[in-house]
Amino acid sequence: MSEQEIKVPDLGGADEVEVIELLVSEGDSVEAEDPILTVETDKASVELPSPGAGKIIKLTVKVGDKVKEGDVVGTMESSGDSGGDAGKEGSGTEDSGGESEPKAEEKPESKQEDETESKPAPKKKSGGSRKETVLVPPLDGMENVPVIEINVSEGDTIEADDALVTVESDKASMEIPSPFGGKVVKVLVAEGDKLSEGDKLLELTVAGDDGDEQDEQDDAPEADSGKSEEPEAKADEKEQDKEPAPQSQGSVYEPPSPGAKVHAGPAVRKLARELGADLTRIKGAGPKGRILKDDVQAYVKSQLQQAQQGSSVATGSGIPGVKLPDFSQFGDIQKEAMSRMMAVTAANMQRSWLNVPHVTQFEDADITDMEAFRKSQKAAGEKKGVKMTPLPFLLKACATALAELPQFNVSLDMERKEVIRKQYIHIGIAVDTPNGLMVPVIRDVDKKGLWELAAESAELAQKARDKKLKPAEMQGACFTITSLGGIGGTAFTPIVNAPEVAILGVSKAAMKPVWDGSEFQPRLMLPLSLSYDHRAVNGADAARFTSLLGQLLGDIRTLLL
Ligand code: CAO
Repeated sequence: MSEQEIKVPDLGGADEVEVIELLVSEGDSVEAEDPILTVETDKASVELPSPGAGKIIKLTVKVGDKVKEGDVVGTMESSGDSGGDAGKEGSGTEDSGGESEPKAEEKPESKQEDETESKPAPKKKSGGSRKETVLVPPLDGMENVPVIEINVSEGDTIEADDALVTVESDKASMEIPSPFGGKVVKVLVAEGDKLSEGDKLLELTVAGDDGDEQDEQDDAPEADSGKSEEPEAKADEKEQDKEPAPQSQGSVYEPPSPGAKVHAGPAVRKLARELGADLTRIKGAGPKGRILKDDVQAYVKSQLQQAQQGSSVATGSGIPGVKLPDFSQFGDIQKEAMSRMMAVTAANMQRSWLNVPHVTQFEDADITDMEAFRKSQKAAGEKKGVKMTPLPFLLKACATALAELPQFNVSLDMERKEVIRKQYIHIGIAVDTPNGLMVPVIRDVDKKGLWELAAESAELAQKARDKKLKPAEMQGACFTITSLGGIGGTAFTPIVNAPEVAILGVSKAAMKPVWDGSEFQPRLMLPLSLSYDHRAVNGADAARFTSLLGQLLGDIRTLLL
């Protein structure tokens, strides 16, 4: 074990550079070549690597300090395992391991100006403007350096020295500036491309000395033949479109702006890549908005917290998915994409099922008299052109029950710990369509008569089957009725259509022997299955609700009261 100073290595000609980030703290253990701190000139950032493996004893610089080659930035206790040439001696980063990267970083930038004047040869002059192909400047011996960001898009008007692309080697990232101001005609590289000196970067229309702005504008479109080479900034835009902006991110989140520049050092970029964090979404707290490691960590933390909240409140994610075997090993199979409706319904069902503690209460309603009355209305219905099914009676009975037991006409806001009580009674009806389940909503059911409800439910069901429902016709329900009575079954347990807190399942009415106190009577019994959110509704109230429905449907005169 020996103490050694950590020194600023050769900076490739740069005099003084600013410390913009400390990447280690006193007491940290580091490996040889681990980045210690980041310095930045006006166009490039460089990470100064550790001269060897060991423990950081002291850091003698802070963010904002200016340092130059040979300055001591700290001391470390060497573990004796230098991990390479870089830290063999106590000579800091002057050795080869740490030296080449900063040099490589700084030199291109300082040479850039020399090169860019000579490299791009004027190709064409027209009306005072000319086209230039911008080439990659010398990269101080480095070759095949990956492009990690494209900073401009076709059609952008840029100034001389504006950053065109950012390239990144193992330890340093740098922006390649434009030698000219002008209009970007065509971007010739893509993110991930590996660049070496002399490679073509992009084509620019540059106003000549006597050129005017109009010439530039006129000139640009004719050269635009590179549509297939999509500018990176546009690709980013698409990526962002795919991802809906999270609702609350805290101070670390900023909505990405297409083509936004990211200021971050290689270590931060590496960390972001490892954690899967999108740097364009992170607000940097460093100088000039530079993104620091802390920013990435805070962002990831906020995302995780949000995902956890989201999963418990909204999606149920976090539960391991069902693994699928290769079904073709058992026989022939066909695969087809889910329709959008099926995917949406599946997600809604899963969200409700996983978020709502369901209980289902069963009841048989005696609808013998109701059915006799309904059938007596057949002729009247034919005259009106409306078919009276059991559904309007169910709608009316549910509206009455919701008014009498308003704890069913609520939604829960678990984040705010609030119960939202609705002063209106809109009821959704589940409709089976060839495309899947749809739930149109009948508004103000309590204020409508049976014929009106019969006509409206038939019309909405037809619209659902014809895919003609408007979004507004599927919104605002307080409660849902799902009737399988026309099909069959004795009972089922419907899934609450959250954020509603209850749903009534209706099965097929059947004649059953009912004991009247002295003998069995044949009665038409309608099976009801009320699923409810047990957070909002207690079991006794659920039993009251279904009993009330039984009474109302058993004697429909009470619906008038
Ligand atoms: N018991 C016995 N017969 C019933 C009944 C019941 N509970 N409910 C309806 N019927 C009868 C009707 O009276 C009608 O018979 P008639 O022609 O002899 O009069 C027949 O069944 C067909 O009725 P319907 O289905 O056309 O009309 P409806 O008003 O009862 O229902 C609608 C309308 C839209 C609810 C229904 O067509 C539908 O789509 N149901 C399926 C809903 C669904 O898929 N739910 C599941 C959701 S969870 O996956």
